[in-house]
Amino acid sequence: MGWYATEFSGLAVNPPDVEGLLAWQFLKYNCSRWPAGRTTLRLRSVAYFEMAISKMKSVDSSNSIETPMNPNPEHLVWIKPGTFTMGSPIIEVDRLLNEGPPTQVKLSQGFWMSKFETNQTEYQSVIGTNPSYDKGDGNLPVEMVSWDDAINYCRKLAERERAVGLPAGYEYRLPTEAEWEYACRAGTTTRFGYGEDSGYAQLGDYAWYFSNSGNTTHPVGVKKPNAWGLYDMHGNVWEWCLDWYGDYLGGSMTDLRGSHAASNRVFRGGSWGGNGRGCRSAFRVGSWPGNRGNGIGFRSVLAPGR
Ligand SMILES: [Ca+2]
Repeated sequence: MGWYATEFSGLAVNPPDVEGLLAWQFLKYNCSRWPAGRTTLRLRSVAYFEMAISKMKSVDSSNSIETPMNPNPEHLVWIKPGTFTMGSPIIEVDRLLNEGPPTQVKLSQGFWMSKFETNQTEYQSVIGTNPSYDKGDGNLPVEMVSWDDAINYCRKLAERERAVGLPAGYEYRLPTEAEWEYACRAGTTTRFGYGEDSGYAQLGDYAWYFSNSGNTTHPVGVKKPNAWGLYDMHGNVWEWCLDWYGDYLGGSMTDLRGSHAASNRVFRGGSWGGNGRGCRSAFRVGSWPGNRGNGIGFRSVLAPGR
């Protein structure tokens, strides 16, 4: 099983898409502030949105194509395009062989990533059920979800958002494995997004894992975020990625995607039940897509469709 490089073939972020996205942001902003007046307000918003778009564009005149306005600043972080080294160097403490050879990956398109693991309130509101093993607080991450469940959630979330103006060129989906590690590292090359921490002395500040979790999940967003504002990238629940699990090939690749010819999907980041080693940025696991466990959840990204 190998890896292949491919260019995303979907819609580029062009000016019409940005306009649509700004309109969606405007509608959402107004609707969320006055949910009782949703319909009326939405109509009113539509009437004014052209004016709002021109206003927002002038605010974001630096480069609204590379860095679109954030449609949901409370929950999403813009992850800009860039290049990073995926996998770990052979000298990394507690490294495993499947983390190499290190592979240079260019991500040609930016995307929005959820700051948080998908929580149980969100999952319930989109799917209608809460399959989680540990319940009691809606802000706990959803678990007991298969890869297919996560995909289904993203699809239904996109349907719901399109009803309130999400442009057709955008989709919710899982991050690719490369996108996940790029976001987890947040510009670092160290074992963790906050530093090397070869003795796991600081990990408890950023992650719920075996040593501090009390053998259960914890509400998302409690520990410190990484430099790009993402919470729980280390620990709490494992996070399903879009890709099949495959071996790294090394070299340089653009928009790396997992192998076609594989049977396992990737999940990343460690969990409440695992050790510090498994929380490292480069640590990777593959599992059959139907696997539902109380240590596995996910977070979504919003990106141009492919
Ligand atoms: Ca996590």
